Amino acid sequence: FTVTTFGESHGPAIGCVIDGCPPGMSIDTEAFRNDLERRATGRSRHTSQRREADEVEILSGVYQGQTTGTPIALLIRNTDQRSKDYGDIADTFRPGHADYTYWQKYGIRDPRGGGRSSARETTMRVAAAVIAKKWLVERHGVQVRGYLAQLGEVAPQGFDWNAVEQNPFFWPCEAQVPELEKYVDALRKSGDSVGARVNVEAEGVPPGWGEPIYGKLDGDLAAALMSINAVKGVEIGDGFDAVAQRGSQHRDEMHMDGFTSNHAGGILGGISTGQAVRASIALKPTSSILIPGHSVNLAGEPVEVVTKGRHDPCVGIRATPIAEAMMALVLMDHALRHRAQCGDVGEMKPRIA
Ligand code: EPS
Repeated sequence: FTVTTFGESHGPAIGCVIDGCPPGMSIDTEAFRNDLERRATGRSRHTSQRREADEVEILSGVYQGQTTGTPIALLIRNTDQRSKDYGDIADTFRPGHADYTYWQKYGIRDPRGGGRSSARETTMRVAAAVIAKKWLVERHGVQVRGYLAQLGEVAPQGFDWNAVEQNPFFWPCEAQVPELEKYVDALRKSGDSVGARVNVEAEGVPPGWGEPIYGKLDGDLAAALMSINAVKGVEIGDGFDAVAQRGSQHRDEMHMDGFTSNHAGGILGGISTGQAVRASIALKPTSSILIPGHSVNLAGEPVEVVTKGRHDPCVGIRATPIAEAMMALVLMDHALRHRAQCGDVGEMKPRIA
């Protein structure tokens, strides 16, 4: 099960091709609406004010509402391009932005917004993962969900999954939402940006998904999560906290009715344990900011850069559905690979609850 995307932020459209989806799964354009809206810009005053319709067209691989097993192509037309906003910096490298590395690699870049490096591209990952999430729930009862686990210096003071979908931050503690609103309003006013942490987990994953050496489940998850724009760190389970732990503390003891803890994040030796699969990502502060910064231009001259236009003061605010999407895509791929190699062998083994 693989997904590739195409398109630029201010080009005519973005899209994806999904290969390897099993046949006979029901899907229609309505199914995409909720997750695309969760990820979209302009959903609150705290994100980029670009307003895209994000209407999915299914071009192939679905016939009479059912997947056919052939490549599924999805297309979303860009309807709110405003690439003229970038006229001032078309010849300039934003410090901290992929502008510079694209130029170094290709010697040419699309200066319309972030072009191919814009988080606009993540729309198609979320769209593709609608299919993966649906398949995981229907076939295996696996639910993938995430939340914003830190916004700049602010950490959650309580935790309730029900709160997460009730506010535009995906924040698990409703009582702190006014504080977050004030924080982001002040941040936007200052012209600066901030980083964030997003946690994502999958419940109901059976033991046995993943591979021991090449194609480890945690290796593939880390690569998939790291491929999201602005991600600078990935942790599985306790992640970097494991550095200061003892073996007696970190190991997840087993009883016939289950594990007593989940420091491993549901993966041992690259293979799922049957516990919740847990990951966490660190997103850097958006590089397109209003605070002037030193850089160089294409002519090799020193310049001062200020990025105007429609930007997110914290990309992490919209990253929860994207992290969920990447985890769902990896899990569906591994579920199919496991079935291809092992059939139902894993399901017949005695397992702890
Ligand atoms: C983004 C910057 C802006 C955002 C964009 C993400 O786009 P651009 O610089 O390409 O004009 O509006 O978000 C979206 C359009 C979207 O749908 O997510 C960035 O720098 O990542």
